[in-house]
Amino acid sequence: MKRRTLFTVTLAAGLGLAFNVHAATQWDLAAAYPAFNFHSQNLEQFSKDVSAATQGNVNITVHAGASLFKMPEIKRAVQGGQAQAGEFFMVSFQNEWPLFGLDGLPFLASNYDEAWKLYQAQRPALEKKLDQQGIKLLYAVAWPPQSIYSNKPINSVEDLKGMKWRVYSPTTARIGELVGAQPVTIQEAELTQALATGVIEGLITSSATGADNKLYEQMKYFTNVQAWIPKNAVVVNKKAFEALPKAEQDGILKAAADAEARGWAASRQVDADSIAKLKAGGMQVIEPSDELRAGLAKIGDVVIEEWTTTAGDEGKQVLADYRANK
Ligand code: PCA
Repeated sequence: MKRRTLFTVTLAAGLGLAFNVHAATQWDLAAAYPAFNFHSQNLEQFSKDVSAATQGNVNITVHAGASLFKMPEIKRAVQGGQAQAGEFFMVSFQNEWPLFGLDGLPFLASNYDEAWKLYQAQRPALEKKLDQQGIKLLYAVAWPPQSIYSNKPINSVEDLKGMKWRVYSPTTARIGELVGAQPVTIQEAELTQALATGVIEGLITSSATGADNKLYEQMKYFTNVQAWIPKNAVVVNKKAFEALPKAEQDGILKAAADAEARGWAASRQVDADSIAKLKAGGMQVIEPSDELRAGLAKIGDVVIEEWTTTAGDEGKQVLADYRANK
């Protein structure tokens, strides 16, 4: 009796396998921002859509909050397959390839329509570069425009001088140098702690990141310069993607296109909501003075000029494409 049960179980397991030729695929997606941030929420929805589109054959676990890898490690982790998928902040990788930093250049695109056009100009080169690195671009979503947080009023670029200035990219570091601030690289995951311990006195980031980290508890001023609109890229290891049947690949790409559209719409809404939260938290939201605008514009020109010399013909071409369609 015992033996027969065992035989039946073994047979059933064998049949089960035979029917389910293609076992379900499980991917880990490394993400760096808080689970409640709009990018992370969008990833959660993307994951659900992928499961649905592949009839449960591809399931993606989102690891938000830099819990699997820290932001600077995510791209390489996906390249090496330690995580099958991931989300990274592109402009942080400008030293690796100048065009990753395109959307972090000052005043090239300072509203969402322009940012979208910049992305369209950037996208073919971006996909090609990532492909060479063994990564497939699934989608990219803009952060809200980047503006200045500080604990004193900023009326001109001179007011940034000497300030301990949190940076997240080569360009933000270069801007810090040009204004005579003291750049210090800090990931968003460490931002609250850095503020609490006085490591930083000013930074440039989105309304969303300010609200997510309750920056109004530490800083008084948000100067709405809207200097650029950088993006997160969501990518997958190319080999992992190509190992899937065509129908599943198509399902993922459809879910990615939906996530991209949803993410850009959410970003606009989150910007408005976050500015309201900053105000409600007691932060002074200030429009930049003409003097500050003019000073930043000058610095922006220097930074773009420097970028263009390092970005070569490829960079020049993308810039020209963008400017022609702007
Ligand atoms: N928040 C992230 C990236 C850009 C943004 O708005 C940060 O400050 O690190």
